[in-house]
Amino acid sequence: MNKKIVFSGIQPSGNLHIGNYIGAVRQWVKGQNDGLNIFCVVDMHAITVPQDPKTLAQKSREISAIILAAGIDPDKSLLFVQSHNPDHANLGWILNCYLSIGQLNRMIQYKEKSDGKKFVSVGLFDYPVLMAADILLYGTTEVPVGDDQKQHVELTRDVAERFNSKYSPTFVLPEPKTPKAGGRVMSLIDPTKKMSKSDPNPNGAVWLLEDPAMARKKIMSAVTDSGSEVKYDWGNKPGISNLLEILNQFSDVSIAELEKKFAGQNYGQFKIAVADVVEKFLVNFQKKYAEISESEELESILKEGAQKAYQISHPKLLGVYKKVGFLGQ
Ligand code: ATP
Ligand code: LTN
Repeated sequence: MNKKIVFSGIQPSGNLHIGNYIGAVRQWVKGQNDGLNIFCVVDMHAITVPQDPKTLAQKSREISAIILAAGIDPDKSLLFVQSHNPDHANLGWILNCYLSIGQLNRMIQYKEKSDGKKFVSVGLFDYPVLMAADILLYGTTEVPVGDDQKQHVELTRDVAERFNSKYSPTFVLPEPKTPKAGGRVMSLIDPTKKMSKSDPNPNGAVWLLEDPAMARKKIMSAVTDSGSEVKYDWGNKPGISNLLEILNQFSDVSIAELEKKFAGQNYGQFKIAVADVVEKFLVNFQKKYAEISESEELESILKEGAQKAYQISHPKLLGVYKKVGFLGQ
């Protein structure tokens, strides 16, 4: 069996919410005790849509500190910023030459993100190719991502297969890994839509760095459903089901037990319990975040992460250079 190599990326744009924590970052933390685990703050992906330069740099730092506060341990995992390792762009360019415009035209995320926009960058179109380079540089076997990113991992496999069969085995074919539980935390104001960074209404999400008292208010005013029973039933009670999942994720008490515990209690009492665990989580999380964010160690963790990443990616890139016929130096 091949060694497990995990790679995932997160864009330094917008604010992270508890959905990103439950569905992505916490899953990374849980998996970091075996194999090689690599996490990348993908600032080069972020500039595929307009960004304010100062904010982008701040966000890369902020998201890195969030990932560390969530429990990614730099002694076990690699954490680095994408633009600190030039191999990503270099392999991305080469992979461009082994994928067709037709294949990229079929990418759903591109269609959604470009729809109705006056200016659509070539970078946005090419986004999945850079993502393929991220993954293939490290011999990645598993890519933890949300459902929406599965198509990009498929494309990564396609280009890897094409390259391998044209030359010789070069790239490992990665598998997407979507979380079983907590894969979709829904909006607090519309539980039929997922909690999202880009939702224009900030009341739908609990932000990881927001005032815990404000988060409490949001939970208390979350949309619930008709009836009064606390039951896990996505068809008829999406609001309550979403809150049950959030409570389950932050308390580690199973949903069946929670249903029993709240039998006969009203929505208000149930929401207080959800607000309590979320508030407590945020207070603890933000304490850790502040310590990391204020320390100078963050810069050295990112620097070391990028150096270690380069040590893995560069021999792979040089192998690719040779296969395509670039003159060696
Ligand atoms: P946007 O809605 O603006 O596209 P987002 O909130 O979905 O942003 P991403 O940057 O696309 O955030 O996702 C980062 C990671 O968080 C991905 O692995 C994604 O699957 C996960 N994630 C995002 N939203 C949720 C959610 N509501 N529930 C669980 N996981 C989520
Ligand atoms: N497209 C991903 C972010 C991303 C990524 C990656 C995820 C960029 N490169 C490599 C996994 C592996 C997103 O928007 N969530």
